[in-house]
Amino acid sequence: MKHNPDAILNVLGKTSYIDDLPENADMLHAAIVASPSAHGTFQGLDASAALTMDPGVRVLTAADVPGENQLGTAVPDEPMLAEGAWHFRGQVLALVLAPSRSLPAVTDPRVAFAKGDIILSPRTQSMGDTKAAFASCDLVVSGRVESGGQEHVYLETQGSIAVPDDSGGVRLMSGTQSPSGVQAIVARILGVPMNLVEVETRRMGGAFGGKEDQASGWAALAALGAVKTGRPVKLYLNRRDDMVSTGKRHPYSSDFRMGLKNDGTILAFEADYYQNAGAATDLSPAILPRTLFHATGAYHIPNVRITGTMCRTNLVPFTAFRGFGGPQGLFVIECAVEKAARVLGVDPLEIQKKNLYREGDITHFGMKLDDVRGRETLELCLAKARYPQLRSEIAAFNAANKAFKKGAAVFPLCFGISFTKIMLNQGGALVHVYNDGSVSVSTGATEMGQGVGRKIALVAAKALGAPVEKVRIESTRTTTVANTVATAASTGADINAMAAQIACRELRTRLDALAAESPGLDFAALAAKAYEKRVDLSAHAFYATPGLFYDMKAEHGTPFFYHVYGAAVVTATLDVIRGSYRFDDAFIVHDIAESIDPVVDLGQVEGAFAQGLGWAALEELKFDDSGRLLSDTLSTYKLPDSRFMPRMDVEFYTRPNPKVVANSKAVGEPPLMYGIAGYFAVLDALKAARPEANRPEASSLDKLVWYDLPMTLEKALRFLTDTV
Ligand code: LUZ
Ligand code: MOS
Repeated sequence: MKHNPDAILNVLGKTSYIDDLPENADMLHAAIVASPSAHGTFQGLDASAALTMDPGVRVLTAADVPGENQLGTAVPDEPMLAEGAWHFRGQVLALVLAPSRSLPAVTDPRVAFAKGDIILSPRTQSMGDTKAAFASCDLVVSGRVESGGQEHVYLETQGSIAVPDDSGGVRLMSGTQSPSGVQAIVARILGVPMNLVEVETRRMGGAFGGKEDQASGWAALAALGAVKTGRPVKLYLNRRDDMVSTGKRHPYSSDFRMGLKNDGTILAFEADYYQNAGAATDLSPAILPRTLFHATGAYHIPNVRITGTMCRTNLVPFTAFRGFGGPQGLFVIECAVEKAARVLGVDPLEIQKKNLYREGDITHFGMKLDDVRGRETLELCLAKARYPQLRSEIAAFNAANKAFKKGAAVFPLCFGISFTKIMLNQGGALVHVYNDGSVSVSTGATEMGQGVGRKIALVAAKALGAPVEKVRIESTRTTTVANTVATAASTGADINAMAAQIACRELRTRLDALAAESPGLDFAALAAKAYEKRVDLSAHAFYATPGLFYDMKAEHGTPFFYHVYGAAVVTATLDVIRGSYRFDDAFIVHDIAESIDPVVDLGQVEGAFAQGLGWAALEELKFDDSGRLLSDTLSTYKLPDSRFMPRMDVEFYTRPNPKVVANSKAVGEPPLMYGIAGYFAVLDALKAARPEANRPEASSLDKLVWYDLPMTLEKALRFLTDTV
């Protein structure tokens, strides 16, 4: 049978359409000016600004049409270029002609770096002597790693309501993780002292770091509108504006070199991290060190030299996002482990196990680790996944199937808890017991759906000896608890529940004195008695995380109060013909210590894992060369859903953590990192589909894209089909 030659070109993607044809040297590029609304009128079009930008620019309007400005065939009611009025959104008003299609923009951090366009100075952390160590290694592997950005897609977009008051100041409701941060920025913008700006946050529909710093601008714009008009102003971004105009997780481009002994012991690790900071500094200087602190992942490596650089590009300023630079650093080290394992011909798990942090190990930034829980959680997780059996089942499946391949990967977690900026590790609480025995608790914590309020209520009730139903968690307000920090860095409950506990214990001490005088009273009766006896039923307390210090010059210190450990095993099945895959199972053992509320904590672990898996495999933030966000809607930016997610089997590791309120541990961010196992599970299946890829020394398959997160279906297909 003869094939239609056009069809063959179409199927191979080799057809030339208009946009594929070569462009003449003097070709002009045309763009339309479209009407911005459904109807409107205009006097004329002023193109002088465009014309002064470039002498090569021309703007043509209806007046330039030499013949009849009319497209209508049956009825002449459709001008080609609008004349004085438009009648639908998108109607063409003018034609712009220019020598190039778009303003060139820098979107690649390495390009910015090459131009010397960096923010502040690069930071280098080192320990030992990598040069000498590399010389004594049996094996040195190197590679390049890309990780993409991530859109927060908080359920509620950025928004604020500002109400002017007669003092010349404003009261704001703001969807912010940091009411005090918003207060400071609004005061600066309005040129008033902070005591004229009151900010309240009742709750947010999600934040994920996107409202740590970047809620301030929207609040300040609303405040500006309010003071200028004397009227309340509401500003809410629609989803597309929010996606285009707000910061996201930083994309990174990195290079690594890892040296090992033949038995899998890692002797040396070097890396350069090029952080795509976007056009402004924002939180990048706090995010970059978290990448560096997590550069060696869960592993002890005696010789380390790593450098991170914030590169300034023409993209939206990237910002805090759950994990805060940690995931980007952890992905790089796991890529190095995968490559080393491939070359050594072993399961990456062997290298992971061999180098896992032990009690008393010193990190490359000089922090001594105690209460290390890496081995216990990893072993429990491997047992849960029946790992050796799982491996043989996968091998048997892969031997028996050509069109489908299975893969698995393990990720051991070690994540530092505390703000990398030490100053931020503080919080306060104000507790009132009303004389009917009901309780009001205010802290610096903001509720974004993560359940911090529930945890604080449980801790407060226990410390007061009051029923939890009597405890109300107030909205977060700058006038009740001042000078707070963002609810962030997973520390919301650690810091604020601790402050609440201190205040509640103080109150309980006062009540206990009364209880001794009049035994047998319940909490409400005690409160009434205290009021009658003129005992203060309010208490304020403050908590600052102890023991943190860091010498920025020496890059040395104890930046974290403690670490959270855990492990994940993720499995995937790949359709070798289509390049599509699905995740099958996720086994997670997570170091929760004593859980304040297991339901809240389970939600955090599962939700964070879903978000991490989305980052690692699915969510692709795409900008074009002119810096335009192409993935600016939820139809072009794909989020994890219930069908994308594997079966999740989550177990808590519950050894108490005496350092923290209620023997608990922070939970917000650490489980996100388990998503990294998803990337490598798919890669494992891809390797099974191209077995020659497992012998890098023998093949040019090294040229395939191995480490380019997220592992979208498109990339998986390319891995399977790219010729090298
Ligand atoms: N925010 C911040 C964070 O300012 N410092 C941090 O270290 C941090 N870590 C995680 C998330 N947000
Ligand atoms: Mo931060 S990424 O808001 O915990």
